[in-house]
Amino acid sequence: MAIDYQEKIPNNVDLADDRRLRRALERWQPAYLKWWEELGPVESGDLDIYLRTAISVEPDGWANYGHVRMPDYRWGIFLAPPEKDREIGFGMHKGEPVWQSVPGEYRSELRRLIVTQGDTEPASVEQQRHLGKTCPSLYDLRNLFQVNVEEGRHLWAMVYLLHAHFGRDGREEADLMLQRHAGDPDRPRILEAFNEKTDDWLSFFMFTYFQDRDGKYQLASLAESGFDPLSRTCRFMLTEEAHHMFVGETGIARIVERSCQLMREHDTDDLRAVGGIGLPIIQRFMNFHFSICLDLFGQEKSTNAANYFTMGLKGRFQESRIDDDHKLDGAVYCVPAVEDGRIVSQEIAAITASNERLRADYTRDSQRGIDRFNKIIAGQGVDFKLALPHAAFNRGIGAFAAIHATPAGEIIDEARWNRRRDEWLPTDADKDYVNSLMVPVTEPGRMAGWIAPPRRGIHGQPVDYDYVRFH
Ligand code: BYC
Ligand code: FE
Ligand code: FE
Repeated sequence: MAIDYQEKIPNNVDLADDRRLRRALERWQPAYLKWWEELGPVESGDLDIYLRTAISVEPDGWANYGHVRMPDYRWGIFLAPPEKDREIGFGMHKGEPVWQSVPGEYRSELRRLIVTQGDTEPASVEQQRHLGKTCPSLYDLRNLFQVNVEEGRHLWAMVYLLHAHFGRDGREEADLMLQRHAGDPDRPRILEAFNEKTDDWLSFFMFTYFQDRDGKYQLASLAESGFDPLSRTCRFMLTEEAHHMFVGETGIARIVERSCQLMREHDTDDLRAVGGIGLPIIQRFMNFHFSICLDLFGQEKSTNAANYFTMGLKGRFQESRIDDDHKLDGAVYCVPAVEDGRIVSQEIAAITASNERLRADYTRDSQRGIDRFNKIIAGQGVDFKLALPHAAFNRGIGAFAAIHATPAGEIIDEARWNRRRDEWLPTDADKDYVNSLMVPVTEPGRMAGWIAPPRRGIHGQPVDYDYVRFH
């Protein structure tokens, strides 16, 4: 079904036929635009940006590409097409028809999941708002804004669910989405990683590599939901998410490639003198971002997670492809725990371990990109290997929150942690140095000196295309 862009809020949910809902969303829209103006990308209001805009949900042509003035971007509401006779795929309601409205007995759990998901979307826009001022190229500037507008659309997606299915308290939650802010000491975002700063481009690429990947895994689990509107919403969001992770992976790969080139060209490991980002700095940023993202999966053993599964609200990653009863009757799963200062493996009921299982899926997926980065390094003849830190490293949630560990997973005491943490996490000097490299490059096709050009442009355009036009 094509989407009518003449409408105030483009959608494929028949908004025109639902006056109450349309009025509620049209009331929320000005608050959203005001938030975008105040806390969205700085100094972007006057730019024409080559953006993709969702125009349908058909897999073969869902997006339209063209230059758009950012404030005129049309944030729409799109759900993947309904699956005929879809049944709940797991938990105690397995086999029953999916719900088209909120089951009353699970209302608060479902609302909480939607609110937590929704809260991350505007948070990421807030975290990234200053990056446009220091873009390494027009190509990268365009990608930043593409990610930002789509995270804005993901907020719309969750706000639609709240308005359409949760009545008055849904509307209140929708308002609160624009009142909590990343890093606000009084009204912070819900999940900790969404209160961190992202004010340099190395952090941005780490963010889109690691944090958007949490998005992929959480959205995939919610796409399994027995609450069909949530499932359909998340399925369409996942289509957009792939590009966010592409931006992260190719961004890190391009920095790694450039760093290796500089090391060879100047025959040095110390890239400070030549304006590159040393591989040890990249490793420290990686340690930080991966560890805070592991926290996003919650506790290893979680009754919340067990309830979400049993109730049929949140499944496992690719639930239908898993070969078991999808109820987890009597099943067990091994989770890490700390006992007498040692890391041990503990068998618990699988139903309570779904956070840990998703974290394991996520870790495997994260490792694949690291392997590709290491191939680039080896291909350049440089002797260095990037590695994900151990799950026990720098954790704030779960079994490892109470201990300190090295990136290799050795438990250490506080004194040793304090003495050595600067080897493992970005130091103030690292951050100052990386920030010193962040100067804008806005001539089409040119790249900042610390990053290699991309292999190809966006949507068949050349790398030196004018992806962003200034007025
Ligand atoms: N920070 O039972 P537990 C994305 C709380 S990213 C702060 O283990 P649960 C995106 C927890 O709330 C995807 N608090 O929790 C990416 C609980 O509180 P109560 C976002 C935390 O519920 C980039 C307590 O600790 N989507 O889309 O099993 C750009 C006990 O924990 C944290 C979702 O997260 C934390 N990290 O698991 C843009 C999906 N972790 O009950 C966008 C929806 C735990 O004691 N959310 N707590 O008050 C969920 O499924 C779950 O809420 C979580 C937590 C997996 C996050
Ligand atoms: Fe998102
Ligand atoms: Fe994303």
